[in-house]
Amino acid sequence: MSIAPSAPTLKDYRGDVNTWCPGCGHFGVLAALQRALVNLKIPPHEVINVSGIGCSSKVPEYMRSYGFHSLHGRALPIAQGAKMGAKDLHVIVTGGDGDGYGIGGNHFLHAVRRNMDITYVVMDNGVYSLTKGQTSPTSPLGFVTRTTVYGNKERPLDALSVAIAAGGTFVAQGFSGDVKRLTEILERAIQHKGFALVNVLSPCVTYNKVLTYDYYKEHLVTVEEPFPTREEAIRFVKEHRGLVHGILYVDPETPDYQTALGYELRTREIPEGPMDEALLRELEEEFR
Ligand SMILES: Cc1ncc(C[n+]2csc(CCOP(=O)(O)OP(=O)(O)O)c2C)c(N)n1
Repeated sequence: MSIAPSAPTLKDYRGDVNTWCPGCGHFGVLAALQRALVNLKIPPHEVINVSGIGCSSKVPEYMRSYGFHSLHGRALPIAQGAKMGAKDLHVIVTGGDGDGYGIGGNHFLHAVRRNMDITYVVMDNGVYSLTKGQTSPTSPLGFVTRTTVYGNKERPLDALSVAIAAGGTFVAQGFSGDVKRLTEILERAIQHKGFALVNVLSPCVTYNKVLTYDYYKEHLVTVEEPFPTREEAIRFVKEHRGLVHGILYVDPETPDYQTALGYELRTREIPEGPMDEALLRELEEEFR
């Protein structure tokens, strides 16, 4: 008799004790991600969550699935390696704006254009929070921190437009203050066969008193349907200074990297004990 596995529940995805500050926007992102996976009936053993370093990058501890808490800015290369080795796992990357667009910015660009089947959730609070509030690539102009005492003179990175222009096949922005809508966006992102960027506006209640829940509630403009062209999507983002909410652009045609390669994961049982010379030659030939 075989027993059908039961559908996963939120309890199955519950991880370790959380140490984020009370009110942190990242709670909404974690909740939405767990709900999206449950709604899609994906069990934890079919998921690997890779992160960098930062408050946001603690998701592998707080969500029960396979996980890899990597180095600052290095989550994407590790996630791409994981996808090459475990083609059937859902690979979900979580991290911050500093992690992904600062130190990891170059990996971000190439991951976008490589289009591996990965969901990248950037928990964008416009500040480096784990290291106590320095200016990040998405901090607003004039933002005052200990590293920018006269106000930030660098214009914030428009990651959405960059991703769309670099060939992104799924580009969206969510808000951690609207978990329902964010859950829907994440479900679509996880189902997308290719690299999906979901930038989530996720207020830091401790170090960012500018990009607050109230600020976003007042300014965010909702996108009901993705735009048909990259140009229109970018124009909309620019027009609203990035204060947009929804799925901006989807390209369902471009194949993901492994499909484009014709990549099939090949595995082989290796007998226990010392490796014999003939088997080594055979494996070399087979996996050349
Ligand atoms: C190579 C390296 N440089 C710098 C650091 C210090 N560091 C740790 S977390 C972090 C910033 C995290 O900010 P972000 O990615 O925006 O995430 P948040 O904490 O805001 O969620 C920095 C600079 C590090 N750990 N490794």
